[in-house]
Amino acid sequence: MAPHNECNRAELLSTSGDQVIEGVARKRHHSDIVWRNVLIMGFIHLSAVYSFLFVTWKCHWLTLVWAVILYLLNGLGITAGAHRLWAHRSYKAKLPLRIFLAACNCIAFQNSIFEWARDHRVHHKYSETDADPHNAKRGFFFSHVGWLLVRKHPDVTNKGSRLKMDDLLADPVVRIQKKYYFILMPLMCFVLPTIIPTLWNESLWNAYFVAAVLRYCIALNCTWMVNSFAHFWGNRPYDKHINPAQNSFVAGLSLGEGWHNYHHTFPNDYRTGEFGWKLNPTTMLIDCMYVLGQAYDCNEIKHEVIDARRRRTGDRS
Ligand code: ST9
Ligand code: ZN
Ligand code: ZN
Repeated sequence: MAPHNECNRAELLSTSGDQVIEGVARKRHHSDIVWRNVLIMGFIHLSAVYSFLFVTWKCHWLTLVWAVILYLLNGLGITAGAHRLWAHRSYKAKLPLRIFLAACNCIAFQNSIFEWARDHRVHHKYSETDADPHNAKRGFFFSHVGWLLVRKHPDVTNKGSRLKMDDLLADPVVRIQKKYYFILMPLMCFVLPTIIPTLWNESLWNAYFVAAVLRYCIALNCTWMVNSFAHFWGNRPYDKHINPAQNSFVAGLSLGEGWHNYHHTFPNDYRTGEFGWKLNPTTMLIDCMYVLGQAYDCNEIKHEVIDARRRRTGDRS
């Protein structure tokens, strides 16, 4: 993977004064580390290591079960909610399901649905260019977490502001979640996960470290792996010309989002993969919601279309 060296290129190619200034501005931009985020992410990760080593083995078994349930809800708020429903509009959902997914999305604390979906739409449209928020061409670390520790490349905001986002703002659930995010998110991600285990006489300390911090940290890393691992490693049976790859390890951890070569080739397919329920509990949930009448208009790419594409641009794996 070629290292990102946009700033040097900008300086070398500069012929006018404006371009020189732009080149210098870019250089300054790229060293613009947001130390607050470095400290917060460092603290979360160190706390997670402490939780894993010193708290998980002594907490109540129900607290561990609670943490797993929260992991699933946290994950579905991203996969079935922010990703497949709101960012891609790959299926439609009735109000009760949208409210449920927005609440789960608060448990995930990965920015509001609106912000998440906007970044994700830019990621697909300008994949692996400077306008991609987690451009994998800038390296594994940048695509995994580094992008959250520095200021965004100007192309991300410039190109992102040209995307149509009115469909999201037309949804009252998205608007309300965005407006009250900094009340709802801490409540759902940290406060309730910590308080509920006191029902089985768990200490607040144990509950906080296991159900809030450790669960949050693992869920973050499993999400980020889609941007890092699944943009670096795996087969490319649908389009060998792009970096996103099929990665079953990531699919297993991310509730079905590791079939990334398929997903970047057919982003509007609600299944984000070709193998049905295999390593894809998100598709399982959407299918169950369909039976209950909560999900509808689920987009599926026809088998013949997938096959033709595989023959035309796949890597034959
Ligand atoms: C997190 C997100 O972790 C993870 C997303 C992962 C995506 C994965 C994709 C794969 C899909 C599958 C999912 C699998 C899930 C598996 C689950 C398993 C459990 N377009 O942001 P600012 C505007 S978050 C247009 O401050 P800076 C913005 O509106 C973790 N405009 O930029 C604002 O305008 P205004 C927790 C945009 O200063 C202005 O630009 N959260 C766009 O460069 C400045 O925005 C954090 O850690 C856009 N795309 O700062 C917070 N973007 O002023 C991290 C922005 O008018 N974020 N704008 O309002 C930050 O602190 C900052 O954003 C920053 C950049 C430091 C990164
Ligand atoms: Zn991707
Ligand atoms: Zn996507």
